Amino acid sequence: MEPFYSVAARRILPATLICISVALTACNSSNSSEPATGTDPDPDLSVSTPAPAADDEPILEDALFNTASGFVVTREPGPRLVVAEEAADLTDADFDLGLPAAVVQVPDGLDTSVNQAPFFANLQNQDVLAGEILEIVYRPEDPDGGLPGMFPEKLPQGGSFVDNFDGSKTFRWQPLQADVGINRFTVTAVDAENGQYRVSQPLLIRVSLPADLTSIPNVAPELDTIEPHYVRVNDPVVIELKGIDLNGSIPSIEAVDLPVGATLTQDPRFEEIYVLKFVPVETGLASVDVIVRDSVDSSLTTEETVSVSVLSADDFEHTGQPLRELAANRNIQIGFAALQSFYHRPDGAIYAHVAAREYDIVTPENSLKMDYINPEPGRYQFAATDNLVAFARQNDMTVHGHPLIWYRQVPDWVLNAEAGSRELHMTDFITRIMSRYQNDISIWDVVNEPMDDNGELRDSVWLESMGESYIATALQSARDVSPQATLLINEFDISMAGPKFDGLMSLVDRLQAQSVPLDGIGFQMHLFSSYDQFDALRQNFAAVADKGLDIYITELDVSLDGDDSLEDQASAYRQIMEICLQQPNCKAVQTWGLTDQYSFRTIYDPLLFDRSYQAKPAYFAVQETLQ
Ligand code: 9MR
Repeated sequence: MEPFYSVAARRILPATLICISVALTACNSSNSSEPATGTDPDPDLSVSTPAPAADDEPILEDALFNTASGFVVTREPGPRLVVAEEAADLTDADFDLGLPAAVVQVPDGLDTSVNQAPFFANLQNQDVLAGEILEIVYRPEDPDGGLPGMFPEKLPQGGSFVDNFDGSKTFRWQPLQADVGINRFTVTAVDAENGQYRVSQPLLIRVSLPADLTSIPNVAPELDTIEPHYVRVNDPVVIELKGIDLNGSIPSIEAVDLPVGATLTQDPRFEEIYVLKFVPVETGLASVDVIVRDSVDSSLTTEETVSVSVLSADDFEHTGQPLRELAANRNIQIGFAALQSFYHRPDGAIYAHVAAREYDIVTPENSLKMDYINPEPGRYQFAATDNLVAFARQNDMTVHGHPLIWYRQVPDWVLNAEAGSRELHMTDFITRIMSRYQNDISIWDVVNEPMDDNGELRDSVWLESMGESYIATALQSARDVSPQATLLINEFDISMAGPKFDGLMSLVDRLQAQSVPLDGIGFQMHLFSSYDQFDALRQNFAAVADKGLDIYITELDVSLDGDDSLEDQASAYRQIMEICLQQPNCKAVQTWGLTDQYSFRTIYDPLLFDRSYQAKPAYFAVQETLQ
């Protein structure tokens, strides 16, 4: 769980704040005007922004909040910043435009002049006060006759969609304080004849506060969903419990009966988060009952049981030698991308154990991204990366930095800066981040994903402001900071033949012709188990090696495709490992994640360990190839 909520910044006022606050009267879903003390609302972006300073330095985190052992965990010194993506994207102007257009999905081969799409007549955007009950009857019609079906895309919390058994259904919802703002609700009508012929009709619901706030009913708070987790007996477990109150206040959480030695502590930075820490001493289901209590009416409560599955230590071990020992004999490194703040997850201890046993190189999956680490001018969040570096040092792992310059995850302040100042912000960023981790991070994805599918350079704020020269400038700045670091361009969809790989090779030629420092190419390799371009991969590796560059497989994962089996997945991993081992310039293989429990493609189970940290056939395939 990565909680976010609005706070006043220390030095600079964020451009957009999302309000999920008790004081809803002073705070709606658009921008907040809440003043922040000691901030500069209008920083001058034509000059360098402030470099990291003492007040950016992380502070020690109390052990009650994490599972780490043997490495130091720090946390940010100040309040957490709002992430731009959370900003509400719908405004009154959108609402006033009327009902949004429906989206029609026409299956291949369907003749729309013969079969016309179903539709909803008489729908309009709705204005409602918090506490009022909204009812909307949905009755899809089909111009060709017949009775269309329908289903809602996602019901808001507390909403229902009930069949009236006359071809219509009623959406019923009582929005509360937390819903204030403009909400989108979508219902899809399904053609009576062809189930794939569908029309999705959004509708906007503007929820406002009534003059009399006491007219809004107070509802019982709830506990945010906790996913199932597997842990190891005698390991510390931490579970972040988050209370949710649709009335917009922050509930408190208490334990009914804490096990011996267990603690339940409110997080000092996030009022709505309570951290339960305990050590299960036997296998089976370990459970703790908790009460979530309303902060306005203390008699309003919800009781919940929080559980984890506890396995024995042996259950997490497997046959054969760990991958890092085998890889060292073959002169390559083997690693993974680390889930941000894994030591705050229930299974953080077994996560750390498996990672340290198997891998000798690690990439932070998200904590170095520019909008996270430098979300505002002069403001930096280092704790997550510092903690990973400490973990890596404890376990003798190389840290692979990712990414310095990317077209995504660029903070709003850079997007909004004049084009002419972006080079300055780019080089400032590279210099500051690489300098901080000079002794800790030795490999860098300096430029991430610069190519478009067609082989041209991808459009980005960087390309827009500097043209192609941004790539050379970024690489040269990186080299200026660190003469020894390995500098990479990291790219996806280059493990097959085609214009994208060719375009990348032409870029490399141009860079090399200008003597721009570049040590290697990162092949991301987010694949599906149907992947079969092994010859092309071998050739692409050879082409990169011919240019004197190293090859790093940086983000490997193999998603299960259709009916493919775990053996099919293993076969893809095996062949890729073999190709790397046959190519002397292939220096490392890293999977994009450790366990299927935490993967950006978790629904496709793409990694070497399953959700309970059991080695999968793909793991044994990698082990065998390394032997
Ligand atoms: O796995 C990452 C996911 O958690 C993030 O939400 C996402 C956006 O920052 O980035 C994912 O990682 C990407 C990586 O940084 C670059 N190559 C593609 C990866 C998967 O999208």
